[in-house]
Amino acid sequence: KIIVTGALGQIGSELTMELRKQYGNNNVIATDIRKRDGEITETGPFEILDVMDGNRMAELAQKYQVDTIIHLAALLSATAEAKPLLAWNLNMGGLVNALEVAKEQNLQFFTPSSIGAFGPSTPKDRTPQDTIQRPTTMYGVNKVAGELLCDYYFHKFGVDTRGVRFPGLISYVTPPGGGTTDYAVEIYYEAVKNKKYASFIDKGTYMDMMYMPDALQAIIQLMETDGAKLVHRNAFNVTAMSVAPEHFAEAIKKHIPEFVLEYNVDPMRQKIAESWPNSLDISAAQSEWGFQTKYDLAQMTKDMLEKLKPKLLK
Ligand code: VAH
Repeated sequence: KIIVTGALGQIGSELTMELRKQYGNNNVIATDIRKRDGEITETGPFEILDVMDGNRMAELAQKYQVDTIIHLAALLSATAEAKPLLAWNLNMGGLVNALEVAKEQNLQFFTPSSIGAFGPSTPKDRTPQDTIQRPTTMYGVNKVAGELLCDYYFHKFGVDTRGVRFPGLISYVTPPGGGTTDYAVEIYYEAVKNKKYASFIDKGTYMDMMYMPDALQAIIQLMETDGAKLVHRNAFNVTAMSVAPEHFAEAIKKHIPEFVLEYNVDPMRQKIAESWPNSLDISAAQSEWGFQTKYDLAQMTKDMLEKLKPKLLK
């Protein structure tokens, strides 16, 4: 049985449904800080949980007798940069609460790190699995500290912690909130609605990206892998493509020829993006647990536009 925090977020809302499909509706307990009617609350157990309330988290894990906790509740990079102290308290407070519950109740543990865990002094192209991590954003500080904390709980207390460094995730179910890579989601919504988009990230700014179905598969595959095979734990570099805004526009134009991409660069998020890698080396994830992706830019674009049209144009 699995408890998910942040289950109504960009990853959580799709991961919860995928886990319920694979493990049974009543075996996946969705939690989030507020309730939102929909398939998450209708297809299985849902509980209100503020991850700053460690006692409540422990109580719910006990009540449902879970064996796994997937901790997704957090503030993303742009929001964290605008409210750094809130980000520190929530991202780190929530994480340590979840790790303590995992330790006390002997749960398997997953939380995502990010390409945001790297900084300007990290090698930018094919960033290695093990390399310098001096991020210059509060989100990056949270992610590096989080990786170290999860490894600590593994080495010190034997908690089975696992994580991946996610690139920008693209999806059509629940929009991301406050990320630097959100332009890569907005561009598809705007292409369908208005056939044009003004990107807040500049032309030529490369970042790693991945389609949500590949991200969900990566989480499940890592969690199902025999732990004895893992040399690393927190957290594995994973990605599907290294792209810049103009590449999305080219792929979209194959389906919407009149699409126009403009630029309205947001200095804060541009600065964050430029401090991150251009592309990751994913050899550790490939060799230790068989990580692979199904969607490249063309396949993702085709699927995104097909799924967004009925949603946005009805
Ligand atoms: C963000 N989507 O932009 C998240 C993610 C790598 C990007 O961490 O903050």
